[in-house]
Amino acid sequence: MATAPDIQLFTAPTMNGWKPLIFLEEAGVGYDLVPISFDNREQNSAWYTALNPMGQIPTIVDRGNSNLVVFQSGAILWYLAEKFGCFLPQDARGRTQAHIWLMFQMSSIGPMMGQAMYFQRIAEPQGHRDEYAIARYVRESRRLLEVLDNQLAGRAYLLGDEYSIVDMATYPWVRSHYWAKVSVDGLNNIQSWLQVLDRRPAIVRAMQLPEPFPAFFGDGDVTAAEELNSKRFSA
Ligand SMILES: N[C@@H](CCC(=O)N[C@@H](CS)C(=O)NCC(=O)O)C(=O)O
Repeated sequence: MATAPDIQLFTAPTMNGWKPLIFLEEAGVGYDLVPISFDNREQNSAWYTALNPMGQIPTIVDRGNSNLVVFQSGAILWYLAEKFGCFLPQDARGRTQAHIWLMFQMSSIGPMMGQAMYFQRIAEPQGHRDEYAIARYVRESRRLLEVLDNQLAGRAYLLGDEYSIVDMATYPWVRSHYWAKVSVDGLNNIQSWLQVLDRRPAIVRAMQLPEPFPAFFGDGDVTAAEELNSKRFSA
């Protein structure tokens, strides 16, 4: 009888939700994918908040480790990299660099771009345009992308020659700069890095799961996507 794969992943097609999908597709390990429906506010259901008290995706359960629950997408990536022994430098200096740039994504890129998205794609379509908030979050996001562009100067990937969980964490956010209305004009290192990652077959597969959300990249019906997200996430 076939045994269930160790990893059960609860997620949805968003910038944070794609990160563990990218890892699992890249590592080529089996996993069970459980889509979480924002339309039904499944993330706030009792069964789900028992796993993730934030009521947010993604979350994993490792059946191979006494059903250990891990949430926070950066912690999930780190956990998976250690469990499967890949996409994380082995030496202490390299691991410290990985820590730094993963924290940079989790504490800066994600929150700032997330707020730029919220005020322009969720609040504004509902008639709440806040110039001050939009200017702050768009400007701060651009500044962070400039820092990232400098980090990529002379490097193929964010940590150097080796593709790592830091690229996996950062890619879905930077790829969604259209949705945040943050320009990457003139950020040539970022543009080259995006082009390389766009072509990775595992990333192509992951970004279609649990279903595609092309509006984040400026494709498809952007207005319909704004309406959908406004309904899902209005204050
Ligand atoms: N810091 C968390 C953030 C997770 C997060 O913001 N998840 C969003 C989707 S990208 C979510 O579940 N939103 C639904 C909600 O807040 O109700 C992480 O990195 O895992």
